[in-house]
Formats: sequence, C-alpha cells, structure tokens
Amino acid sequence: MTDQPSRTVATSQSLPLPTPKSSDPARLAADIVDRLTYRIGKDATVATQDDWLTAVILVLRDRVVAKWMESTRETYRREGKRVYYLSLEFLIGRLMRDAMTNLGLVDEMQEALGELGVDLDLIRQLEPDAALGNGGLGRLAACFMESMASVDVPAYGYGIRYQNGMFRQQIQDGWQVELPETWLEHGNPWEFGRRESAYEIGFGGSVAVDDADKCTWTPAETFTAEAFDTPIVGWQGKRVNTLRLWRAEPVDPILLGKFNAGDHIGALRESNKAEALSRVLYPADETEAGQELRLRQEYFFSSASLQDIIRRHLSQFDRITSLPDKAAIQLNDTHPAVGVAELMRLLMDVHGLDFDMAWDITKRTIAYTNHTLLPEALESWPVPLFERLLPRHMQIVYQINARVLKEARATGTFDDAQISAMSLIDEAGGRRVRMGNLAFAGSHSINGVSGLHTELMKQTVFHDLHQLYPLRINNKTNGVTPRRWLMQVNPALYDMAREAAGTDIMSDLDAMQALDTLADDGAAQERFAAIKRANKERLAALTQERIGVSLSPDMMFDIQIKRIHEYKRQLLNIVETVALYDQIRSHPERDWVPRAKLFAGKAAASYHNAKLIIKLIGDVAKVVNSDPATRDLLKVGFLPNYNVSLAEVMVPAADLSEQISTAGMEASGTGNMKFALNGALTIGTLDGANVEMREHIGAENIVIFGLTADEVAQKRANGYDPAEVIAASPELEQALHAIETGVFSPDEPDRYRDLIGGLRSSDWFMVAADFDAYANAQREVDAIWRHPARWQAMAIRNAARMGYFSSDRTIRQYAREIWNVLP
Ligand code: 26Q
Repeated sequence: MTDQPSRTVATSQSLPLPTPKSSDPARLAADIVDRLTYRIGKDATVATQDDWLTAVILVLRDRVVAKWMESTRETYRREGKRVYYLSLEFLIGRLMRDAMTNLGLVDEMQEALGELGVDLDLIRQLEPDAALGNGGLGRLAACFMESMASVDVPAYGYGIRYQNGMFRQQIQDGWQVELPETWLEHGNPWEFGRRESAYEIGFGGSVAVDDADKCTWTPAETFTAEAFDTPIVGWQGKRVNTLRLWRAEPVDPILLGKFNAGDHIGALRESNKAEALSRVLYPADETEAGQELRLRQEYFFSSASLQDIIRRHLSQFDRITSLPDKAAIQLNDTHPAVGVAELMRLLMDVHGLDFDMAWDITKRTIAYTNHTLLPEALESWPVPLFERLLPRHMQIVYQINARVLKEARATGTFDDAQISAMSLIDEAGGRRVRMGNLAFAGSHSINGVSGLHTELMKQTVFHDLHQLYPLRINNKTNGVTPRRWLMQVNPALYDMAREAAGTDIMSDLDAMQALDTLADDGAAQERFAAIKRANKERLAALTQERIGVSLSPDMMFDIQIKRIHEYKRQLLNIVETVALYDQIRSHPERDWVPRAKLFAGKAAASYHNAKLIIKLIGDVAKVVNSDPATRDLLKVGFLPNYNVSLAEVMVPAADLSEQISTAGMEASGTGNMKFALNGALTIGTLDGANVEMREHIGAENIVIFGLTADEVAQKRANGYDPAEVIAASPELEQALHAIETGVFSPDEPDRYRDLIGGLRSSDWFMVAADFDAYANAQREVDAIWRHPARWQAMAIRNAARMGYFSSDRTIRQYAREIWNVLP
C-alpha cells in the first residue's frame, strides 16, 4: 500500500475508505466476467483457463484492497510501530487459495465459478508457484508474513522480485538438471507496481571527507530500485500487510545520449547490468556461493528497503531519532547484514547524526535471526571486494569494529584469541568481513530458531560475542501457519479437529488438543484413517502420473522431503532402504510391513554429493521397484521438482516423517512440524525443533534415535573411526558393499565408490555411526504399524499437540520480546 509517500499529492486522512466489495456469489460471478472482458480483453466464450485464473485473482485482489487501505491508515492514525522483515527469500507458493480461505470466500467462489462453468480446482493448479526462496528460511518468511497479518502486527516484508526464482528441477536419466523458473511469464495479477516508490542504489566510486569530517560517497554506478507490492491477507481478513519486492532498473532506462549516438549495444549494457541485480535467486542453501553479484543483491535490497523505511518514518514523524520507537527491523539471517552499515551511513552521511547517536539508533532498531551453524553457510566477504563495491561501508565496518573491540578490551576479561574471534574482520587466510559478527554487533537481539540451536549458537559461532553481550541472544522456536499447513492442505482433518474443539482452531491452534481425548476412540480413529487414506490415494495418483510408480494406500507412506544435503542424511535413509531390501529378500517368510519410501528435494547445482545422492535414490528405485520378490512390500520413489505445491500434496499423505539430520546441524526444521500437524509420526534425531516436538507430543508418541548433539561433538573431537562401526554391523556392511560395487549401477559400477568411500573413511555426518540405531528405530515403527489402533492413536495425538508450533505463537513472541509491538 502506498502510505503517505513523499512523491504523491498529499491527501487527507479523512477521505472515505473504499466500500468493501460484495461477496455474494452472483456478484462475484459478474465481477469475474467483468475483469475477463475489460481487464483481459477476452470474450468468455474464448477465454483460456489461464484467463479465468487471472480474472479470479483480480476479483479476489479487489476484495483485499479496502482492508489493505484500512490497515495502513489505522497504523498511521495510531502512530503505531511497524515491523520490517528483511529477507532475500519469500517462498510464498500459490496465493489464490490463501486469499480465498483467509477472506472466507471459498464456498462463494466455488458457487460463482460453478455458475460460469469454470472448475476452481483446475484453475488453481495453473497458478504459478512463487518460488522466491530455497527452502526453510524462505518458507519461514512466508509463514511469518501470513501470521503477522493474522495476529494484527503492522508489517512489511522486503525482498527482491526475482525474475527467475528457484530453478525447476528435471530428472534426466536419474540426474538432476536445472531449468530456469519463469513464474512471471503470464504476468503477476497479485502485484501492484509502484513506480513512484523508487530509490537510487550506488556501487563503487569514492568517498570524500569535508572539514567537519562529514563523509560523502560518490558511487561510480547507480541503479534504481522499483517497488512491487503484494497484499498479504491475515486470517479472516483481519489485517492486510504488504510484501514489497524490489526490481532493479537502469537509472536512465534508454540512455538516450548513447542510443542517439548510435551506440545501441553500449546503451543496452547498462540496462543488462541493472537487470542482473534482480534476475535470479541464488539457488544455494547451506552451501557457499560467495559471488560478487550476491553481495550486490544483498546491498541493493537492503539499501532500497532502508531508504524506504526512513522515508516512511520521516513522512509521519518529524525526527529521525525516534526511529527505534516506530520501526523494528528484523534481518532474516545475515543476507541483509550489510544493512547495518547502510543504516549507519544513511543516519550519519545523509541525516547528519554523529557516530554514537547513529550507532545507538541502529542497535535499537535492528534485530537478527540466525538460521545455521554450518561453517560453509556463514557468510563472509573478501575485504578487497567489499571495499571496491562499498567503499563507504567498509570504512563504517572498521569504525564499528573498533568500537566493539574497544568494549571487549575494556572488560579486561578476553585474551587475544577471543578478541580476534569477536572481530568483524577474519584475519586468517585472506581478510574477510564476517557478516554474522556485523549483524550481531548491530543488533539488540540475536535469536536462534529452536532451543537447541540457540544454545549451540552460544557455545560455538557466537561464543565470545555472547560473553561480551550476554543479554542479546534469545530463542524463538519456529512455527508454521496452520491456515495453509492444515486447513488448506487437509480440509477433512481440519473439519474433524474443528468439530472436536467447537471453536476457531485457526485463531488458536492450542484448541486442537480437543482431539487428544478422541485419540483412543474407535470411531475417531476410523475417521482419521479414512482421511489419511484419501490423502494417500491422491498422492499415489500423482506418483503414478509423474514417475510411473504405483503405490498402494495400504503401504506405510514414509516420506523425506527437503533440500538434499549431506547433513540432512537422505543417504542414511536410502542405505537403510537397501538394507531392508536385502532383509526382505533373505527372509521373505517374515511379516514385513509394506512401505513406500518417498523422496523429493533439490540439490544446489554445484553440490556434487547431493546430486549423486539423488542419482542413487533413482538407481535403488529402479532395482527395487522391478523386483518381484519385494513387489508389494517395498517401493522407492523420487518425485521431481519439489516445491511448496508438491509439499501440499505430500505432507497430508505421510504416515511417517523422516527428520534424521546429524544432531546439532539442523537449526530447527519446519517440515517436521507440518507433518506432525497432519498426523504423521516422526522418526528423528534429537536435533533442531524435534527436541521440543518430543516435549509437546510426548516421548511415547515420537520415535527418536541416534547420537545427541553432544555425542556427535565428542565423537568428532575424539577421532571417530567409521570403519570400526561398519565392521560391527553386517547389515550396514552388506548394504554399503552392494552400493559401492555397482549392484544398483551396473552401467557404471564405480559411480558410488567415492561417496561410500567417504562414509568408510571419515563419515563427517555420522551416517555409519547412527545406522544401527536408525534401522532399529525403523523396526520399532514397523511394530507400531502392526497395531493400527495404536498407530492411529499416536498419529491423532501428534496432530492434537502441535498447537505450540503455530507461527502465530512464534510471531507473538517476536512481537513482545524483540519488536516491542503489542498485537
Ligand atoms: C548464503 C550465501 C550465498 C548464497 C546463498 C546463501 C544461503 C541461502 C539460503 C545460505 C543459507 C540459506 C538458507 C538457509 C535455510 O533455509 N536454513 C533453514 O532455516 C529454517 C528456518 O529457520 C530452519 O528450520 C532450518 O533448520 C534451516 O536449515
């Protein structure tokens, strides 16, 4: 929403708000035809399904606008504090059903489209999946946006409007192939372009100092950031917030001088360079990708967002010094950490504050969320690169560093090693700017995303900064929005829970507890089982259609879906699958539980082992699925192109959720929560939020196995030898041997030599160390499955006890404990 921008004609706050549009089905139908005719220019008799989809979205968008304006004006009138969520990723997925459910228009829209002869389910599938994120961090930002609107926190999400989001994954001959994702191909009817909200973003150049020590940065290159706004509707349409994404433009789009002088290519060069800034999402997650364009993207969106925040503040309040009282800026990981230096620059060089005043305002305004402890994912930039792109920011980083290290020295309690660990500059092996330390220094709050992860932050990456500033680190355990991850994806289970609770469980997910008392009730179990079965049939149909693997809904659906990464241990899962395959063939007489082992997920394009693991899953699937000996007992499938929409089908169909990361390595996980909420049992390690899920669900209702984070650390410190473990486990040895000798890759017998060799020699991720415990836990799962009443009771209790993991709870904690905004 454009609220009081400086470049628009000032209007009176007292002008009436637009009248809310009718939600009567006949009115909706008439409006849809109107949009089709006058906005899209199509006659209803020749309109394509895509045209109908666009028309429906435009009609829904209209229903959002009045509330949007009301929300914006209300915050303005109250002189309220606003929350700004800065994130390089917003993995929002499809928005149509979100808007429809939150506005309470599902039935009306269904009826309206029925009258027009349009199939809502069909056009819903045509909406592109807005994949502006890699995985958990991006999806969390999307859940948070929805929750902030639902619990009435005035908030803006700021990010980049990537022309190409997360790549589309194709599996060719078993290998992952990356194709560009073109989600904007047919336009984006949700967004409003705001040409008037544009800012200049500079790079390079030089810094001049005047007699009064005032610095002026003159960039060598300048680009324009142009705003695109998407409304985010909260539950029951209570509040509508804004997701503002920036697109890069050349300052002078056609560089007329050059163009007229005949240098068409030179003229276009500038425009290409600008376009590159918002061209593509970096498709790497916890794997390092430290390229210059990435730092440019980080600065581009941080600077545009901060300029916009300050502009909004000064248009309403007269003093810049009140910024911390009226704005809370949350950094989603270190990706916007350069914003600490940019806010300092704006406060000092543009708004004339001295360093001390600017530093105080910066720290009181900014807070930082850490999402990973993996060393390779901790961002740092070479000093020469940083200095060349952002010379003024480099000076400011040094100034901040001097301040922090002076404070550390002043305590008299730190040795040199500790001081250099706190430094914003890593001096070892080529000097680099540590973005984590910059974000920490510039924030009043640093939070982890689960209890365990927060404790580990204190002990590892931020050990010394935590000693210096012991009050800053705090925990905010992640959550997921129940509107999307229960109500929309599993309406039948939602109905069952709502009937049991007799209240609005979408406003208060704790009320799901009502299901608890029904867990042992035969009729409730039957109803639950029927719901699960229907969800499994839907997934089985999709699996058949996409990969030609036929699954019976009588099988246990055992699912692992997430980014492919060694620490997430898809390899442990597939090696255990191979061991199970051997066991079934050796002992066909035993009472085996039929299982479907399903996987989906993307690997970073440059991550060799992750891509090899995908290939291995495919190779194992080929052998297992065509073996008559295990015909109805074991099936393996890898579903291509995992994204939010695929998750929406897989999550409600799962019986078993695989959350098996090496303990201490998964910051939280949020897929684990989505599965349990939909009545899957979890097999998992004591990692991330699994630890807290066990507390809430009860240890008797979750299957936990393996080394703890402490034990992993100890083993690594004491020189763990995987060869010993493997020698002691004949099942593991046999499975590894089969894989490494080409049983599953007869076309290239050595394909997995090195991968398995890594397990035998170093096994950093403790696959061998945890193998026996995992296999035993799987047999425990089998034992539960053989008693359907016991399984259903446990599954129902899982769903019933997930109230804590609503992102509404998480957001209320951020609001009270970090942002100081009271919803
Ligand atoms: C960094 C530098 C250059 C290029 C890319 C990156 C990059 C991009 C994305 C680094 C990390 C990410 C994403 C991290 C992520 O998704 N972390 C997950 O965050 C979730 C939400 O808190 C947690 O639940 C997961 O445990 C955590 O893995």
